[in-house]
Amino acid sequence: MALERTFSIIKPDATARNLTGAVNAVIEKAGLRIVAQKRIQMTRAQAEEFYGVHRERPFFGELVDFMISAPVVVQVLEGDNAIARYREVMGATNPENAAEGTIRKLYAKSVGENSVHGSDAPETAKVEIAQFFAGNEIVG
Ligand code: RTP
Ligand code: MG
Repeated sequence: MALERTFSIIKPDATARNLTGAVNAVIEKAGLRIVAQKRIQMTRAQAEEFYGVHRERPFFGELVDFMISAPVVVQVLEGDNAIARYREVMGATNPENAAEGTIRKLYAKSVGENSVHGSDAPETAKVEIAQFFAGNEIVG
């Protein structure tokens, strides 16, 4: 299997409840390595760019307001099949549908405030990592 990188965000509902370490414990237990990480306050422009694919969706405004409501932790995760693996570890978008032991089952509050983001494909992973990290900030 190829070593792959994915982009992760620990969202405001999780940082606000002091769950950064708890989320990271699940990530590391799953065999993914945190190769870059920083805590930032996203600007509205950054959040709108990041979730630009959802611009026409009814929840877009709410989503952007949520993402800038408190600091987030942005991360690059590395591992075999990291993109699909992290999606598995995160669980379904709606925590009501998330499998036992997943981050969203354990910690998410609702479909909107769902604790984590993970890239959904290699191309989006590349774009999302580049939005938040310079190459020399990622140490594999
Ligand atoms: P993400 O992009 O954050 O990793 O989440 P995802 O792939 O599982 O879900 P996606 O469809 O890409 O939706 C992005 C984020 O928008 C919020 N959302 N709210 N109120 C709603 O019905 C609704 N639907 C989606 C969630 O925060 C979701 O993670
Ligand atoms: Mg998504």
